[in-house]
Amino acid sequence: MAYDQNNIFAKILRGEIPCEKVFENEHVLAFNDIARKAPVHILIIPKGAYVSSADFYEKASADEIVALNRAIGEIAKEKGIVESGYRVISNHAAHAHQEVPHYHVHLLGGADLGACFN
Ligand code: IU
Repeated sequence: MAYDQNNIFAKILRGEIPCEKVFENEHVLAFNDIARKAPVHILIIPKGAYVSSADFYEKASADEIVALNRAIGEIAKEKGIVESGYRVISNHAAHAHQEVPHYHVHLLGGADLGACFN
């Protein structure tokens, strides 16, 4: 799938649409999800143009991959949810109902999220 420069997260990255930013560095931006499913629900996205996880892990540089994964831990620490626990989810394509075609990781926490696989 070709990257759509007009997807909503591309617009957020270009500053055309506002977001509630919680973290930013050279490679990564993170902001609150507009329809949060938990007290902490943050979307962590690479600044590069990657459609989804398959695209990101195939094409991104090692620096970008490390930065994104490290940001998850840094944000969790900042939000005080390391001890209590959190969940990291990334939806890829149709069967996972990926809605926005720019790679993103959901970081959820701040309450008991229930079991995932039972
Ligand atoms: P998904 O993994 O692509 O299904 O998740 C997309 C998420 O992006 C979803 O949780 C939306 O609430 C969220 N979102 C947003 O935070 N801001 C927006 O403008 C739009 C979607 I559109």
